[in-house]
Amino acid sequence: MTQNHSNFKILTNETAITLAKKLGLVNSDASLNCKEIGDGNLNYVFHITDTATNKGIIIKQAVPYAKVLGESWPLTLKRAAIEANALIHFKSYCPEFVPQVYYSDEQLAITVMEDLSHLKIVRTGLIDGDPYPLLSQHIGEYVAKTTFFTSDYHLEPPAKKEVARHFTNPELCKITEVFIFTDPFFEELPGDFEVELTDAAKKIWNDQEVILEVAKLKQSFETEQEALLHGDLHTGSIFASKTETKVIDPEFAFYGPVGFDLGQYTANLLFQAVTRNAAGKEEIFTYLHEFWNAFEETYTELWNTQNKSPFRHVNGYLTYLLTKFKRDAFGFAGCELIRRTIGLSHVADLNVIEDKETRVAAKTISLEIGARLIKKRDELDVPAIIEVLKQHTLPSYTTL
Ligand code: SR1
Ligand code: MG
Repeated sequence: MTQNHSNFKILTNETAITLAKKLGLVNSDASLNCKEIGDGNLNYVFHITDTATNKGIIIKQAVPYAKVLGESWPLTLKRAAIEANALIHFKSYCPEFVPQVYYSDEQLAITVMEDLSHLKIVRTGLIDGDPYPLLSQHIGEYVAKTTFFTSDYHLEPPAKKEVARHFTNPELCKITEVFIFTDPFFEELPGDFEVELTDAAKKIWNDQEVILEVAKLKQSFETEQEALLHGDLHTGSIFASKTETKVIDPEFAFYGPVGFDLGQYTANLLFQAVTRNAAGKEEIFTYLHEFWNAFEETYTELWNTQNKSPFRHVNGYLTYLLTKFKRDAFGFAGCELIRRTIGLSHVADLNVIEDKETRVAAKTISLEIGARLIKKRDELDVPAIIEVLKQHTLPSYTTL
């Protein structure tokens, strides 16, 4: 898709402050501080604070290429508008878990939003061993509400298709299709891994059952329009504290299979389970149970109270759906485990392990569990996955 970027200009700390003043979002007489804090792969993030009150705002700006891949991978600026619209949609369904958008500008590709700097990115918090007693309950509710309220069970099908039209997101979906569902599964395609992982990677590439099942999962990602998804719901897309949870960064939002969001969150908890000692693992197992219970309970309640489908009372229909979501989720989680290990976009959970032998062991376990999730997704449930995790312990390392 070609886009006219003639009005686009990358912000600087100074122009970000000027914009915040112009929008009346900060006191124009205040002494303001601005810092670019974006550590993500795709955007710049300016944090503006009033030095007297410490109150702040965030200005996020997309650039016309993937920051992490350089200018050689051009990327639509439209993703900023998709992100702002997705935040507004999701906030209307679960206000407590989504930041407030104050302003957005499609031409400048900016979204101005609530400052969440009193919270910590969950991936970092989990690596640091911070406890999150409510996180999984919150994320389970968040996924249930956002996926139920944007589905055909709540929206009239023509209305749903109209919403889906606004969230057609081919370029960001392509990143997922290439990075998660294609490159990691073929030896000749781009990858990134320690040479010591070569044998484990070859095992994936030569496993025709894995490759066939990934083809099916990719097809599901590309063709099933079940609900409006976040599209990138890993632990780096969540800010939280012990009591508060906010889901950020839905620039990958699109209409897709519900299991994709469920699977991303599940997989990113599993990275923690792989690296932790027995007690630390138990904490993650609790988060897994809490997440799936919260999702199923909330979805069931919405089904029983808010469902507009004439089929809502048909015996077995809800069970059929919940089983499908879970099966899909485990398969997608398997793909995420593999791509973060031998694909181009790694996770700190594994990469912070300094000792190479231990790091390679953790990545080998991630690959094995990923392959098992993909192949056995029909038979697995959360307790069975936990059993597999318990059988795979690292010899000498623990983050906790
Ligand atoms: C080029 S972007 C690489 C990854 O970062 C994002 O957060 C998505 O997970 C994407 O796959
Ligand atoms: Mg992101």
